[in-house]
Amino acid sequence: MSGKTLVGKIIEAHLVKGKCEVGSEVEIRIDQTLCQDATGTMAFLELEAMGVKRVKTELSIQYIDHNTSQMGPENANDHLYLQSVCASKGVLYSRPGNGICHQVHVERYGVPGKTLLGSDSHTPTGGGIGMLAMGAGGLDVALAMAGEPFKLSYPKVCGIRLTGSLKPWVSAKDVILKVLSILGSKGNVGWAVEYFGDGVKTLSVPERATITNMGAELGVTSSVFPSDEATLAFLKAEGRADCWKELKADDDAVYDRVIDIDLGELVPMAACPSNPGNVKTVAEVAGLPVSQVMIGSCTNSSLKDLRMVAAVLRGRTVHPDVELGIAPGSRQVLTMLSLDGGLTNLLAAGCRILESTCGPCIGQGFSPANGTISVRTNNRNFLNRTGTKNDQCYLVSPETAVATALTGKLTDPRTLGIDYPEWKMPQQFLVDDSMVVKPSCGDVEIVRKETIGAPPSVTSVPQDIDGEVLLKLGEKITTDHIMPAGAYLKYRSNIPVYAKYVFECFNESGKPTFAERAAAVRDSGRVGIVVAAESYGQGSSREHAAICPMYLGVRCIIALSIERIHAANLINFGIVPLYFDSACELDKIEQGDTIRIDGIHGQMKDGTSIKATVVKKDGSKIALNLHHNLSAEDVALVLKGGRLA
Ligand code: MIC
Ligand code: SF4
Repeated sequence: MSGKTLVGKIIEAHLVKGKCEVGSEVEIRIDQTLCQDATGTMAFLELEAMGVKRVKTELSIQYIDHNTSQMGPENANDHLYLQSVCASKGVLYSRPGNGICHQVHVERYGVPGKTLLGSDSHTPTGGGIGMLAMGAGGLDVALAMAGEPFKLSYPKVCGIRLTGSLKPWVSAKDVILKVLSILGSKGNVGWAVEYFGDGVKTLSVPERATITNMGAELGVTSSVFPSDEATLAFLKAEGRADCWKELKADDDAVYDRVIDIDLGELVPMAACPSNPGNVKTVAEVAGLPVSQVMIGSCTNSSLKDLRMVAAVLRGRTVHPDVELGIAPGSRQVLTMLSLDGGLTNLLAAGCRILESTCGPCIGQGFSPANGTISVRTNNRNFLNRTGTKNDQCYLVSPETAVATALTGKLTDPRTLGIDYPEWKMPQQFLVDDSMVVKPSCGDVEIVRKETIGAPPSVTSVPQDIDGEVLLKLGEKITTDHIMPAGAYLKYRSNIPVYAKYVFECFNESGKPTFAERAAAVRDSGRVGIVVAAESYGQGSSREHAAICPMYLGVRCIIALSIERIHAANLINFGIVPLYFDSACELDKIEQGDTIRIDGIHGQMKDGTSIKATVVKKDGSKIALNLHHNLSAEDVALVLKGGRLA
């Protein structure tokens, strides 16, 4: 008999349906859910549409952390809607200013061994405290709140054996950047990652959470650490020791792949523009002039990170050519930093203290100047995500970030010649949950101002597809390409307005936009099709990257591969995800061609292979070989127009 992985154990303990065999579809019970405001409005509109009176989970919480710029009434209207709908449905509401969802959730609500589903792709941060935490579209999270199990493909598990301990100035971010350099940011769909080995005990929960957080950039279903003495120490300091239990894989657990990492051999790393998988050592890129440094985001904004930064900046001044912005991950972190004097060091050094929100990470302010380099501790550096066109964003550890802020050049922190500040887990974190509003017991009126729309209506997929190829794309198309966030975040609860910006980054000036072209095809009674190479839909969980194209009449995405959360969102909103049998099939297509799939309903029900025809602009026809990978249930679902139907 071979032993079990921790991922396997947690899935088994929550199994509702299916077999624990790699690749087979399983349904699991979800204990906790989290939403953030940018995806939460749609999730709650969907929950309302389902007629759910009270949520059925052990704990559901809504955080306001993404969209707090409040330029115009839209954000504030969203907050009013969310606070009232949470009160009415039995959901905790974390007010703006309380912190970034993933940071606060680990601090205050994460429980080892529980399942967590969140409408945000970095929900796996919870794996740092031993949860099986997964990102999903808002509709899947709404279903989980309604008490429905969550469906996933039983993952292959990659065991990462950690040995040794990190050297000074090398930190958790360098661990996950190393993992990204090995596994890459595409081709990992269907995998989960599990950390084990002697090195694990040298990492505290905040460090583990940095590592599991950026597992999202690998594209894996989740990343998990065991729950051990270090987990207990963290929970004790949060006053929550009672929810601790020991959790680990069996000693003879069998992994589908094992990667060995000696922590003592790691060096500072950087993800270079414009993908988190584009990793080099900091030494390789050192010396590049930098105009801006940003320390924060759900990846690196814990007390551990910021105490280190404050200690390094003590008595020093930020380089005159650099603007340094710091966004503490939570109100707990910010308050403790102010009590221990760290905040004073930061202010004296010339930092700009930003709100405890996502902010610059999602292009909400602090965009860099054109043609200059921004160095950030965030997890994503997709092109234009900072809010500046053709930006150059490097992702690094807080150690590298602070060293860079001091020198004005990308700097390996080991070359600073400063002693590495020592970190000790506090005996007691400052616990104050007063910014989390508890739900009401009685009737609550849901506040719905005029900028709050309704989920769009859906129709079934036509029996015969006669579609125009609206766009032909390359590999690694992210949901930021599909549905930009930043300045447009405020339109998240208004689909007709937000849909105007679909694929905005590919629009050419003076020519009709993607939205205009798609709507014209839709209004002529045909469907829109988008084709792409590998790893379509990387990045965020935003279901708007499916809802808005669907609203514009896109009914098929054909790619070489599609990322997990995005594929699920497409199905949920009636867009058929199809795959080319090989790269040669993609080569047959150009933008403006027609793709015909006769009898798509029958073809999808009868098997996985799909025969289609490309009709070129001159009328010539080429056979096109496609396939799908959906279960019979999902075939029925997508063809009838998705889950809302
Ligand atoms: C992101 O980091 O891209 C976001 C913004 O947090 C998204 C969610 C969203 O688009 O609202 C994510 O990671 O899922
Ligand atoms: Fe917020 Fe950035 Fe984390 Fe997304 S990645 S949750 S935008 S901090």
